[in-house]
Amino acid sequence: MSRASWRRAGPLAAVTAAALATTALTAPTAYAGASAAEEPPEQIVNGTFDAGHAPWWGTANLTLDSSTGQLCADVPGATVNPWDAIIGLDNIPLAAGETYEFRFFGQATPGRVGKALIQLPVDPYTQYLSATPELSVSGNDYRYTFTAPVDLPNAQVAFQLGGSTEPWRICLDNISLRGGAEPDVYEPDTGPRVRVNQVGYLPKGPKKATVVTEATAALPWQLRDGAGRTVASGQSTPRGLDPSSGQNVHTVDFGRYTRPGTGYTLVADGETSRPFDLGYAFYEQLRTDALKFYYTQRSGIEISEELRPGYGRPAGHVGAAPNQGDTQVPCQPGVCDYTLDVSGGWYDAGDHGKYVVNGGISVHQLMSEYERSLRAPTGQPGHLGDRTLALPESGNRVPDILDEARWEQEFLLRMQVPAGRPLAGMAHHKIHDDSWTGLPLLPHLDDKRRELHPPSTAATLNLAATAAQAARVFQPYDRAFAARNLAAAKTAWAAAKANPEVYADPADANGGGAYNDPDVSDEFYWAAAELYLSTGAPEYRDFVLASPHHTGDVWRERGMDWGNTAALGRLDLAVLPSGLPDRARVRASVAQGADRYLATLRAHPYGIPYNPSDNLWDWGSNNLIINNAIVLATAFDLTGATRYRDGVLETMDYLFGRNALNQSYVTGYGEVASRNQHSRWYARQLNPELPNPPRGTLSGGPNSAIQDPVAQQKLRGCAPQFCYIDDIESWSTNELTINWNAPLAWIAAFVADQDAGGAPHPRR
Ligand code: 9MR
Repeated sequence: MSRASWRRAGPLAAVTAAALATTALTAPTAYAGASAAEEPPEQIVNGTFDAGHAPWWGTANLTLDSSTGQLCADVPGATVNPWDAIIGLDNIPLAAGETYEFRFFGQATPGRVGKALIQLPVDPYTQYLSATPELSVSGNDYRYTFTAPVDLPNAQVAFQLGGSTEPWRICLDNISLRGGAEPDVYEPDTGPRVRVNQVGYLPKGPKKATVVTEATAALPWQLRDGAGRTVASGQSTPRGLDPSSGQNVHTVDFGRYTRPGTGYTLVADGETSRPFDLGYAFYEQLRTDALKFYYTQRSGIEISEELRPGYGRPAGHVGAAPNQGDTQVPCQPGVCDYTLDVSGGWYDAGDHGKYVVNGGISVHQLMSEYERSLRAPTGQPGHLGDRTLALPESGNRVPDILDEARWEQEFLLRMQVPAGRPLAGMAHHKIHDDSWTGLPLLPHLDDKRRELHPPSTAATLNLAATAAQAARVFQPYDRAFAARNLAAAKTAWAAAKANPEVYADPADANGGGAYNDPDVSDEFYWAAAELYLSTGAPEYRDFVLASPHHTGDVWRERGMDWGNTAALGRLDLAVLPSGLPDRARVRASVAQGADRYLATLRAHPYGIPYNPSDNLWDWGSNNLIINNAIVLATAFDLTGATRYRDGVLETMDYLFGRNALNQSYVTGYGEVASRNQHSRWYARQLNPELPNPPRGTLSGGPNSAIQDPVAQQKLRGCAPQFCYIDDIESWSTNELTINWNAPLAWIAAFVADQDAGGAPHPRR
């Protein structure tokens, strides 16, 4: 049947056809279907919930819980329609004429009839399969078949659970839809099997490479210079199967060769690596590029074509049509009855949202990069000074890195609830469009309604932490601004103490990310640490000393990030001067954390300080990896032990191409590098008149949960390192963000400060 004639036949015909083909297995026994070898392809992503439930979603009245290995939810009572509560999954490809088998395990307490649909995801919600499983307390397996009447790239699985006066609980598991065409097999072009840092190695630093090979015994290797002459040789070390890539690999160590130069290659197992340098100029360049990224992320100001050739654009969200903000932004309906001027700041990522929690860690890490340059034995503050970043403010005698940080910090201050209003002193969690926009879309062309979302304790503590830090950092340059920040920090702290459990709603994610965080004890610790370091006041010191994070293990296996901030506080307490009674222990704890990340790196065949024990890589894995390198770098600053510095350099090798995909994750760095990061305005992949992201932009990197349609179509079944695609629509593996470039900038400055990689030198 053609698509058009099917449409005329209407949804009822589909329901009937589906119902005829329906068989429910009432016994919870395994279904004796075709053998695995003959089974048609699986179309459902993550139907087993062994490690979370992404990309499944629920309506706002459901909290999905997959902690037991099943997908469960408490369904509220007093709903009217079946569709008032839904658990769903999007982007299932259907092929016309193909027969599918839909199976799942379902259980309800108390027992209840549910509704399981496979349907069009938009009006008129045409149903290709409609089943009404009688869910029992003991649970059953269900099986249905249907023939797809249409070709559709994005059918939806929907369990409609509403319509009950009484509350109940549902659990689902082993959800499977088999049939249809084999999904496209996407084969990334990974080039030569010898994997190197395609940008370069410090002449006196470690130099390692990875060879992907079937060989189990050591292999000979040769290092060739730019003229093709062999300048060093040796034998590889077999490392066996690497679970993060599914590859058998060897390590090559050519660290003893130290002559600077360009165009080196490494040869092993009949393959020649991509070229690389021995030098450090590229880190000097990255120190600048990674920070220059922020100016073109700015909201509320025209981006000058003169300062950023190819990137000039009108100011976004300055109250000029078609923009609806950000100079007078109302709250979401019912949240507040005032408007705020929350213009300025940086756009978070590829979207036009601005989020206090994520702005917080980003501006903090920029200010910390600056503070490090002043205090670390190898710090070189001159490289971060005035006129280093080609900003509109360059020439104002303030270090450019602080001018850039101030652009964001001013925005964070504007997000604070004014005196006299409910929850005064807290910070609104975020501001963004009331629904998602498409790509490409330049900031000044966004016509959606902008809304303030409710204040949260997490946002308030991000404001307290960054404002406290800004108070000390800006003191020498602008005392009034410093004082304004200190006052805001203290007010925010008091407001957070008075409202310690106001959490952002995880379902509040239409038009922007949720950035929800159910545990803010780490934000409390971080904010108290910054307030203490800036004021020395006993109140904050006592809070720090009493916090479980002060003596607890803050060195997460996965790394620190916007939702896990305890390590930010610990690092600053370790490196900044204070009268903290147990400061020596705090400093020693950084080396302990670094030793753990170093052990992970050394055990990893690709030399990565990140290896989650569940072998599932996170959204934004690159930022976790590089944040772990910040712990290593800080341990180097504190102890001078070169093993920590070497760990940082090896981490950069991974990001610059010594990885399973044989590519650099930083735009403009390395022969093959990410350049199509998800962005509404650096959208060259969609419109050749727009630019790619600027040089020095970090991509989020492999994400095992493949949470966007492109990744789900192309990367199904990927080993962690392969869960990445340089496609602008792959927002869950390939976005750019302000919080990912911040640790990149921090580390770039750290490595540039090491010059050629010899012994630590005194500060210049
Ligand atoms: O970086 C965020 C990641 O840790 C979360 O898992 C993910 C889903 O909530 O959201 C990421 O943040 C995105 C945000 O929600 C919206 N702007 C783009 C951010 C980067 O992808």
